[in-house]
Amino acid sequence: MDRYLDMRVEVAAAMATGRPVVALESTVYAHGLPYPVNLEAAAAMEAAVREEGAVPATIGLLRGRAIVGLTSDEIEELATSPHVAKVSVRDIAPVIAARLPGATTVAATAAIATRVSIPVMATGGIGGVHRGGETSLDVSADLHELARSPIAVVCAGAKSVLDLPRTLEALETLGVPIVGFGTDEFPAFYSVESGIPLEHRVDDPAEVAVILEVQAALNRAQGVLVVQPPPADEAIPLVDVDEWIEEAVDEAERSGVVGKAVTPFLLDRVSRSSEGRSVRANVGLLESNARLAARIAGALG
Ligand code: PSU
Ligand code: MN
Repeated sequence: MDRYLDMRVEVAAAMATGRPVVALESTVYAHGLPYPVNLEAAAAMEAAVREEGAVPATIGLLRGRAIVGLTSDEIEELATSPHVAKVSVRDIAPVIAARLPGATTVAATAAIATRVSIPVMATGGIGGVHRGGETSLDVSADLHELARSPIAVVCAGAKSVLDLPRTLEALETLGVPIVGFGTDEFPAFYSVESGIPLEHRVDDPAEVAVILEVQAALNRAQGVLVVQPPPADEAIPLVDVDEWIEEAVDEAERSGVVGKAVTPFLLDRVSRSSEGRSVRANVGLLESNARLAARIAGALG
């Protein structure tokens, strides 16, 4: 398709014939989940998308190109190689130019998916304003990219290792609509509850499709954040998670972890403290988000 952009045949054919396509990120596999759960999550997300009649388009960087529709071997390569870059938007061009392997974050995935006109993507939880972000200025590029990529991002809210109220303030300032799917409350990633009410709720994928149509008709630059709670049987009460997160955040500070290493560090610490419960919740919510993304893609027609 392009010297630096490779849309794979199955995805291109689906796009050409109007079949629904769902973009999936790869950082969650390379940097967010341990092996071999990362591969299980990847397989579960792709299977969920297919079960709903859509085509998965997992995005990542390999051999000097942005690939839209990684094969399972390529996903495995990104999920298991030790030196895979965590690629946010600012890293896309340098990593492609250096022909290095790179796993794309929500921001980078949204940017590439938008470039090839894929209207829906799924992830676990987006990045946001970190706790202490008002002084560190650690605010995920996911938020800014959502403000300029007209795509629906289906997630379980923002990762609860973050400062959720400030994350929502930032999204408001950036003009990004947030829609609860089957919920009136912003979910807190591993937890159903955050205590933060939402203003907009839908209960049918067709309603999300209409919201995307309105955004497009009015030429809005922003995407739409579609949030749904994690599956009830795997969700963890926020009071439990909060304790682990506070320990993890303290440890990150003491160990001098900064920049893009912060999120993977916190997720890893929470996984240990929870004895794997957080990882199970993470995989469960990834799969259910992929499924909902496929249903929304289908409703877009
Ligand atoms: N969702 C998950 N696990 C993850 C991520 C999302 O369930 O690891 C990744 C996404 O790729 C997201 C990134 O874009 O974490 C945010 O990183 P940062 O805070 O450094 O922007
Ligand atoms: Mn950051």
